[in-house]
Amino acid sequence: MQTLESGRRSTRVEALKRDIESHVRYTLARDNASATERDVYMATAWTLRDRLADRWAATNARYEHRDVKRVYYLSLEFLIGRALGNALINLGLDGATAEALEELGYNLEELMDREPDAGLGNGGLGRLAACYLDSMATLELPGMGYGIRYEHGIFRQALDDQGRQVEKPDNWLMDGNPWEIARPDRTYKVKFWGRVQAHHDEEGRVHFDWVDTSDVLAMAYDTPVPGYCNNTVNTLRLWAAKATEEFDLEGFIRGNYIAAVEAKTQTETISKVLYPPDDTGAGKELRLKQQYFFVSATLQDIIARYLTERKTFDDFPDKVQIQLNDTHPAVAIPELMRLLMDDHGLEWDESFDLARRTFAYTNHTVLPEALEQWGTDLFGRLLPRQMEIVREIDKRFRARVLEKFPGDAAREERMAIVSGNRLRMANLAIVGSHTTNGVAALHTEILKDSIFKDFHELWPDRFTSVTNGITQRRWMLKANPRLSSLITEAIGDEWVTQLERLRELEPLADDAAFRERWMQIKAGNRARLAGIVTDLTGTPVDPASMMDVQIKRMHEYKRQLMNVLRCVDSFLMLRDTPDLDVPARAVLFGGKAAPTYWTAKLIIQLTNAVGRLVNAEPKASRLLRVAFLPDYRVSLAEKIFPGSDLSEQISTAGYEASGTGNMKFALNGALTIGTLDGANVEIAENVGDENIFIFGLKADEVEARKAAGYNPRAEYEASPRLRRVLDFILSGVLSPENPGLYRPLVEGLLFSDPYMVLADFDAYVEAQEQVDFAWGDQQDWTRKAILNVARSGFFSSDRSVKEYATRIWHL
Ligand code: 26R
Repeated sequence: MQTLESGRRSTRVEALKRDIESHVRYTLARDNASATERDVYMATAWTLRDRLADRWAATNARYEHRDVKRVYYLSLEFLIGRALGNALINLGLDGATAEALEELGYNLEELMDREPDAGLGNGGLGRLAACYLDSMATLELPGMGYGIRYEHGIFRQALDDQGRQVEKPDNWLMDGNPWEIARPDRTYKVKFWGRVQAHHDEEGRVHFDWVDTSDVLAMAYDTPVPGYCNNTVNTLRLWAAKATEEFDLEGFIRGNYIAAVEAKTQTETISKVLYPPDDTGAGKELRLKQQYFFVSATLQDIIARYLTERKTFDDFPDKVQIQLNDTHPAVAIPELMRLLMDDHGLEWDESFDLARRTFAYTNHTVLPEALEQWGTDLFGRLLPRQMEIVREIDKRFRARVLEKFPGDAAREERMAIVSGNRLRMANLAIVGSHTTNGVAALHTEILKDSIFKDFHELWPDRFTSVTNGITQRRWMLKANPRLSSLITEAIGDEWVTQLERLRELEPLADDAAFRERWMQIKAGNRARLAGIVTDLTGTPVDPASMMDVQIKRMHEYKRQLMNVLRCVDSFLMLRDTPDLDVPARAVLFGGKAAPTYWTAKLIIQLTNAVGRLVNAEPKASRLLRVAFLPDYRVSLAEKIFPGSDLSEQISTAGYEASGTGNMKFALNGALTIGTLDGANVEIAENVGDENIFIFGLKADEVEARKAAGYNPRAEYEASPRLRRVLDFILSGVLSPENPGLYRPLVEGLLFSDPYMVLADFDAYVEAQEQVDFAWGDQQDWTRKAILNVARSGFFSSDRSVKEYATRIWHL
């Protein structure tokens, strides 16, 4: 007899089959026999999107009807990854869809692998935005993301035969994007260039007109953001640039058809490609255009929505909260003021007050080269009216500083928004917002004590901290289904929406039978990872070895180089001491370098050279493998975390604002080796000192060493082990055809070493020896791993978003 539940399920499966086939036939106009895997993927995606559509409309209607206060998350980056698996899980349709496809002769896993990543971001900041969208929808908060629909997301990374990074364009929209809906009715005009014309009205009031502009249209594309099993579907609205029609027509009339089409193409380049952060931080015209383009369209859209319900702007900040994801959208501050004053007739004081109460700013980095500054010349030409407004904000702000600190001209200049010919976006963001937050406790302290010290002295109450988080739906439930099932079997499934419930696993860390099942699952995940490494790199990896993983953007402060130096050390030890008693390890790297960041690219090449050397030397490769996984991205990350044992979080203390990969590892039961930097500090506090490997200089010690005159050469002289490693690299054996290839890296360390690799090297090697020792006791290691998971609840993005909602957005 069929139970009610299985009856429902089979109806659901039948409906899914019917809809998938119908999309193949009617949306794609294909007959089933000739349908390709791509067709079936598309049809499955549409089938799921159809099931989101009613909930989506209902969610919007509910928000409108209740006239709720909304929060808008403005970001140049949304690193979403794939949507199908996420939609399946959030709709609770993963099992039924797998079954439906099976019956149609397809495999769900394989189809999911056909979906290109939506890689509209670089790394941490973009992925954080994606996790926050997921949490807002799951918490049923009226939150909407706004950004740019880049035609090309983050470049694809290949490695050439020399182990160098090669950038390839990412063509993610090529086959069509079944998840987005174009909204041509939501199209706005965005103005650039031109000049400001002042005129007086009858009452003698001055008005400003921005005229002789070149205009671009911004067209909305909406992507549904489903909450977890809750009928809420929020919206990510991305803008695409379109040439205005007038533009075309003008050229056509003059008979200059080709030039007209060229101009159209030029205009549409605004949303062509995502900028990778460059090492100069020097503002590029196209990037400023991108920022203003999406900010202007977004504010027009927000104001239009606000004005459907009311006539005045009096309660604008009570209905509209705008979170600026770093300074990238900070031009929104003068732009909102311009719209309020020039288009809606408000006065300066009222406009500034409304803007300040509307915006909040999140800082994501303390690296001076990543703090945005624009030349006033470029900014003033591209956005003449906004430049005037910024100058006026600056003028009034300087007066405020001098009022509080009379005669302190040095302070005034340090805090200025416009200084010389530079426009400092972080200063603008702090002055023009009600709250500035850092992304981990230590990071916020550094903001208050050093980079924004002056601002903190002026306005202590404006600063707060919200430690980053990650969504457990993608990073556990979806990425690690087997561990998820074990956890659910043990403590129920409430952890999926209340991650603190993982605490209930704590007693099971001492349960031998539970540990056994845990180890079996980990072994399976590890074997899968080993297979992926071999597929991607050709390097065979023993699936029993410790998976030691460093995956993140390539940057000197993250110190991948220190890890590579340790690999060389380990290689030399194994080569010279064949009976050395150390456990087998696979040291895995992954991450993209900004295309113009030559040092980071050379470190990738060095990593590959070390890998080639190690893997080819039998005395070493028995116990050590080194591999660089190409094209690290969200979908690859989902496959790596579950199989990892050791999480490398080894940045120079004081430089990593938070990190979020560190949280994904801990949640998946990898132990961390790390410095007391970013959120590592809070991970250590949560999991307990016995369950993490902390080493190295602390943030204040790094500063003290620098102040005292750090001498890297002395570190080299003092450490025989370090000397051996650096001398080995200098010997040129890693690049016989070009022996001096890696010399700049070594000299950079010996003569400058801004990130203190040499100062921390010995401590790092020692900490790794403790890791080896701990790995020797697999029962105890597993105990620690379980405790890491049990104590990761704090790092859910649900917790972060709740903190923003109550303390910053006042929802
Ligand atoms: C201005 C431009 C050159 C630029 C610089 C830097 C553009 C983008 C970046 C990326 C930065 C801001 C970033 O991704 N920061 C990371 O943010 C994460 C989320 O808060 C943190 O976890 C991580 O520590 C931090 O490096």
